Amino acid sequence: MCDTFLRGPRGVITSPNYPVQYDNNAYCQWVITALNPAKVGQDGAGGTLVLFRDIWCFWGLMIIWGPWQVIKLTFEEFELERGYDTLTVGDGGQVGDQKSVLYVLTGTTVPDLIVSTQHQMWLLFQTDSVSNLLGFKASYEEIEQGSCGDPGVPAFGRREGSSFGHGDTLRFHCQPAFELKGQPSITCQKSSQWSAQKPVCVCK
Ligand SMILES: [Ca+2]
Repeated sequence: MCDTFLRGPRGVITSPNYPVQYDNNAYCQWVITALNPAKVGQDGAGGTLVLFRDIWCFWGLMIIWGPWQVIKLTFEEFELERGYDTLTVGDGGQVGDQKSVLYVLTGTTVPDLIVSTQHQMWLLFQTDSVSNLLGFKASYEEIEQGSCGDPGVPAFGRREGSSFGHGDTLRFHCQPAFELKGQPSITCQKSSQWSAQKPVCVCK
């Protein structure tokens, strides 16, 4: 249960015992690897091998160098003892490697989605010896590199823009009886993270 290797294209990860409280002194690791092997190379970079027929009707092989698949992680529930129980999320397949850490998550705010830059993502869940909460539930999905993934639309709001690639901007608006809390526009950064969380629409 605690040391798990997962493959794409999508799936769900939960803390142990979920939806019951996690254990003390937990140490759990997950590595998620993109499924689409044609697009995955040695370093995460790679090409797709395509069989084609040329104008003389000969068969040929062609490599299309294009975006590779990366992992997008979306949290649905998140409740960890602040500061003492943590979920560390990293880029690549080396669990615990300090250089590849993307986020160290703790507390009870549901984190925004996280996108890896490589074809693998690792997660490490560590808890101390006292006090345990509900834990977390997250879903993962393989998406094309160069994108930030779909952040969704706020409840009681709408979105302008439907491209999630690097440099793309989304604008949000709320229905008349609601006001926008947070950033009205977010941009997909080169790191494959949105510049801010998507805003929420709250009653005026
Ligand atoms: Ca604890």
